[in-house]
Amino acid sequence: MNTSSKYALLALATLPWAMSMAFAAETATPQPKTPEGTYLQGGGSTLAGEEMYQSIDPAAPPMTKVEFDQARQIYFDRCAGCHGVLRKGATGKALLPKDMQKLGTESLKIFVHYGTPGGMPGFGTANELTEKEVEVMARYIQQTPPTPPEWGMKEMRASWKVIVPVDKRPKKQMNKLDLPNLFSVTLRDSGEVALIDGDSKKIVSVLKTGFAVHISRLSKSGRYLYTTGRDGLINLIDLWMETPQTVATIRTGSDARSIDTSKFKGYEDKLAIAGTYWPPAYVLMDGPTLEPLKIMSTRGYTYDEQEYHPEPRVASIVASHIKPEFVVNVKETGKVLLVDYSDIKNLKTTEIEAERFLHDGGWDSSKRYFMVAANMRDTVSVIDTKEGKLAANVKVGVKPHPGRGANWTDVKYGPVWATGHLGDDTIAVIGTDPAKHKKNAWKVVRSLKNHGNGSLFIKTHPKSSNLWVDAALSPEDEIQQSVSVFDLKHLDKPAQVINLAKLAGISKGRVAHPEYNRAGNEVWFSVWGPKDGESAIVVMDDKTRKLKAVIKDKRLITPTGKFNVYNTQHDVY
Ligand code: DHE
Repeated sequence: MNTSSKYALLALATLPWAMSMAFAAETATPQPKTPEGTYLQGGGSTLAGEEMYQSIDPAAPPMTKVEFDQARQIYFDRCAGCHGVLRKGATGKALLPKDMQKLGTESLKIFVHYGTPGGMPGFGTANELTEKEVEVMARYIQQTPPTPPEWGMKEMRASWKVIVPVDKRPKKQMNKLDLPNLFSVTLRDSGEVALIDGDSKKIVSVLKTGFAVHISRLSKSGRYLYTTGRDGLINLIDLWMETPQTVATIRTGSDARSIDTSKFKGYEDKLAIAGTYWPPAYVLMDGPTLEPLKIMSTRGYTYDEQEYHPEPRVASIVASHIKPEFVVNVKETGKVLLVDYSDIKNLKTTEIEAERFLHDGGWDSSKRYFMVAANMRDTVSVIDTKEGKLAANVKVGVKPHPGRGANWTDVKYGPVWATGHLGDDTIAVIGTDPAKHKKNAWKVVRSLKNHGNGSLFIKTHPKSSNLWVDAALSPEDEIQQSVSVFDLKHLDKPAQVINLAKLAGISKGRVAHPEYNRAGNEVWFSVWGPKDGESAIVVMDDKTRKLKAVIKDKRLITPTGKFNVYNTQHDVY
């Protein structure tokens, strides 16, 4: 599926519904594709496959069951990420049946076909929907939205499987792997992770995970690896077994992106937490078995307008190292929840007003402040987890997307954290030390120039003096296949730009997600090719910036994120 189609119904919601057909026709010009917009506002989910409740609205135009099912599939593949499952507005505004019916099928067809000035690409003009499909969608959005099922404790427990009970697991590491330098690599389109030995660069094993598996996270000890699929399937992998294998699974919902584990002293390897997009919630689980313990809904009111939102999705989650707390970022309400897991029965949560719509982020170098992108407001919210409050909202470039960001001590400004952007070619460098560098704290002290727009991830390492930045979502081949490398000691100099896909001998593929090895002297990138084409991992020598190795293997299908065990365990970035 072409990513540019995913949010295409967004701008429908930005147009006044009472507008005349004449204005509609005037604005219905083909719009340029905006990869950063399409990426952020949603993606395919597995919800289309769910049984859903459907009411009948006599005011809506008739549809056959076949047409309805086809439109529902298209909606969940391409539109739900933006407009929400219930169409009450998520990143995009609401598509309410009454408003849609006022516009009528003919006007709606024009918007769906041509797109709108609000940023919605034309589905018809981009050849992503046929004329017939456009017409079916125009009728579909006038119907009452079907409701996917909720997913509560009964469903979670029914899905929960302990494959190897705790007492049957090894008491010590049974393999000879250098676990701190093992990498878990997301194989997105095959729904697997590849475990790659960082020293030999050999694939140790490939394990089946959830649909379009998204991220891997480590338990505090580094023994347990957790993955989440977009279908909400969590895999718990025991790295101590002779060959690491899945020892427990659970489905926490039907659409999900985040997972983490308790890291505070005394709670090491004890708890796990997973966030879901649908139903909008998070669940606390027993760490070594995934037994679900408590589910908390995130439905509620937006922090600013205090409008009720029926599906505020859980975006990034991170475990505090200084308190028994999880930092849970709720996308659509713009609230950050500090969930104190020391007493689950009497759960205490600090709710912080941050900004909309929260997405990804990482710790500053002290691990006191969590820096999270509020992408639609071009802001990085700084959460002071020691005081339990917002330290600042920092205006940055267009649609910040840090991954976990990058920390270093700047020669001029002291400790800083940086993010790239989807919507422009800048890198915002923010001062993070209010104690010793007060005047720089929570300000953009530098703005570096990346080699293009569409940056997804940025990385450095405490032992490195380089900063590596991708531009994986740039629409231009040369740019999406290249990375920028900055010398942190000479940030006044432009970056060196290296085409890594070329180094790997691959012509079709985006270069994404830098990740360091344990020692901090190698940086790994994915060359993310098509599902049925060639992909690779490129390993660069950090010091010389020269190619060190290319890992190619038939099993490496669409590699994207890479998670070095030690660095993920300790939040080194
Ligand atoms: Fe991600 C992190 C959501 C698409 C690769 N992504 C995250 C996080 C969230 C998120 C909320 C933070 C998790 C955390 O830290 O707990 N991602 C989403 C989406 O909603 C979105 C935009 C659309 C979708 O339908 O999923 C999306 N993400 C993608 C991709 O297409 C990427 C590039 C490739 C892939 O594998 O799917 C992708 N996202 C990643 C990666 C991370 C991530 C590699 C972790 C970064 C890290 O270094 O920790």
